[in-house]
Amino acid sequence: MKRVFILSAFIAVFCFATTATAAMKIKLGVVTKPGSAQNIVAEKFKELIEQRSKGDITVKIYHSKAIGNETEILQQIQMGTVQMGVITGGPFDTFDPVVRVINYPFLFSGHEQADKVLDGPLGQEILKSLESSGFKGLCFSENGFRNLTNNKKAVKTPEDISGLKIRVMSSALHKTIWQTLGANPTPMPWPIYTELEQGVIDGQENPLWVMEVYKFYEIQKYMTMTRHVYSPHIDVASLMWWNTLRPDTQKMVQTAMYDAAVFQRKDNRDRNAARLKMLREKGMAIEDAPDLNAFRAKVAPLRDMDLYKDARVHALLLKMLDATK
Ligand code: EAX
Repeated sequence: MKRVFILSAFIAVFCFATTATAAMKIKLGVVTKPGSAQNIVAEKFKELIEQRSKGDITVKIYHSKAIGNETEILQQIQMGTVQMGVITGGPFDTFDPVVRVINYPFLFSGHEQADKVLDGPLGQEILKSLESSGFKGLCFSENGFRNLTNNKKAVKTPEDISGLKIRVMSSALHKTIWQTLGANPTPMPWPIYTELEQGVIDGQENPLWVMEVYKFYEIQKYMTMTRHVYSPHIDVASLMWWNTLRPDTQKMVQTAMYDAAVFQRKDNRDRNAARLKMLREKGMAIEDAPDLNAFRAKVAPLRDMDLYKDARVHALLLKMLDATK
């Protein structure tokens, strides 16, 4: 009996020692290229977690579609073959309609309110609810407020959008927003430079950093500061993998990712004024004051559409609209 006890104690100590010091490698996927918003989060997370774990945890970042587009990265995260990702809210739509709550048009008054709500209890509830689709939502970093660009004409009112072929993310919500505004939206995965260049699509919508990093000023003449959707990234882990981690490791990963997100949101915002100036200098015609009231009025019926008919999603939307009034 005593021998068995000593043996099992030995095994327990041995196992603990191995898990405590075993090197852990995290595969992290982003679709965009270095210098992009998602990569800045990923690189900061890598730096922080490698430093704080004293090298026990290492992160390999797969970027520029090395492991597929955002939908494909999410599938691999669900299966646990990729452990983490920094993924734009839009493509989550096909996995869990709950993201339609955070991507609702004209929702947040500004960055301060977005941070308050998304870092607060409601944001946590939305992250928690992603568990039903196999994702451990850790926190939100940002793509940013999205603006419309196109190569056909200056856009100031919703009427100007009529018939424009606009590329949208793989998201029923984004598609419906542009249909409701009178455009002809086509869902397409990232990146889309060639399609814009060849005129397969007339326009697209993204935050300012995208126009800079992907050089859209070369191929898009007009930009309208619509700020129609605040687009967060969901910084996400595979739930299957997450559940195998010890609580102290979970905490370390969670905290490092949150710190990376806070760092990146500030970095992104600090650079927007310079980006706008640069895009003007590069020759883009920028409409600073579109008729946003008219845009808002057009998309107002969205909340009653089928997109939000799921009871869980609808209840969260009502809470969100209340929190951002
Ligand atoms: O960050 O697909 C998109 O429009 C996203 O915003 C893209 O990941 C660029």
